[in-house]
Amino acid sequence: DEAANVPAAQKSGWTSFLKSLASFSGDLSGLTAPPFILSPTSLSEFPSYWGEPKDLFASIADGKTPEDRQLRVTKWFLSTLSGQFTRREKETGSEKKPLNPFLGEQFLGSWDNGELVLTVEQVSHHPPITAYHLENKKRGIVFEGNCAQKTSFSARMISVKQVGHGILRVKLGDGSTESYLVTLPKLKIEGLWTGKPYVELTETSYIQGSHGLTSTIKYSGAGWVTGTSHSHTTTITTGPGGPTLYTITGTWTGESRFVKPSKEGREGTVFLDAGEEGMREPISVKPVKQQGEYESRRAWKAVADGIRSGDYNAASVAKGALENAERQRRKDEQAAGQQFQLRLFDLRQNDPEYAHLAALLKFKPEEEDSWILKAQ
Ligand code: CLR
Repeated sequence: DEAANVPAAQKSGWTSFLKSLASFSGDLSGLTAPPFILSPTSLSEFPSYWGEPKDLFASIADGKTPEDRQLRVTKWFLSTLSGQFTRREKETGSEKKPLNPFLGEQFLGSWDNGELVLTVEQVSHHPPITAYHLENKKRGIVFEGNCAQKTSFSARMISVKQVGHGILRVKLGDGSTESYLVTLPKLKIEGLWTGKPYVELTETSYIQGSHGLTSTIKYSGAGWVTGTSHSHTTTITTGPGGPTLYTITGTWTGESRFVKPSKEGREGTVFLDAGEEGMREPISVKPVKQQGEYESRRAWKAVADGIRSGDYNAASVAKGALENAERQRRKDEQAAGQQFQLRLFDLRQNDPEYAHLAALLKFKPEEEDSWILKAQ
């Protein structure tokens, strides 16, 4: 039985969903999927994965040298990946189709009683673009960026290119600021035919420091190079293509170690155990009743309740109502000759800092990858 994990009553729905994928590319959010694969969580919540390894994030400020901080930023980045890409599968048995955020949707939350604060706003609906700002004021660290996805379908899997990037800034003791450009990996969604989709990462992503050091993270999965799923080999070099200071290899869900070539004394030692108990803490969010009207969990509550309780009819009625109200808002704005105003972020193109870091990385920014900053 091919679609072994699909409930009997939804098998034909799953087959037609897969067929619709084959003739589709771009933005998956509009496709109707069978209920068993729907998630009650909006994509606007996903930037919280960046803050989950909160202690590693805070400890970036403890780095004594550019090299030490490059290692710390790399460690924090790698430690976010298992939350980002395996959490839904771990918790529900498969990857799911998240709710498509509406324009202006917000996701707000924090860790450690407000020491680390996350602000998210959906800054575009078509195509969907999410902007986020994660800040630890006490330690002087900010990570902000935007993300969107371009999807295509081939060879029985969905390929997702992440469009967007993040910039991390850390205030140093002397009052200066160091910055890091974080680019995002590509992903494949496999396991579609059996009805149990899961994510694997592919190709390469980078972390470019303003001091010149570069981390190059190469991803591989089962049946490729090491044959182990969720693998990576990361090198830290003095600039792109420069001499290697450190090489780290392992899995981004478990252990990674320093290997050759690395600086003396490091080879064989553990760099990170991403599977360590308690290293990622979920974000704290206000109870729905105390949330503002644009906040994700409040706005989607009826839809999420329907999905969770298996009342898909109620979920689809509530989703239809939300989408119609949004359409009406856009029409009203148009009729009044107005444009939707973002509430938390400012859209700025051609950010000079991004251009500078991208140039260090010898990386040509794409046009659609505009930079969005938090409004001050
Ligand atoms: C969003 C940005 C996060 C990392 C991340 C993790 C999982 C990705 C998600 C991003 C985008 C949406 C995504 C999801 C996995 C599955 C889902 C690609 C990149 C698609 C839209 C769902 C396809 C439907 C199948 C599961 C049937 O930092």
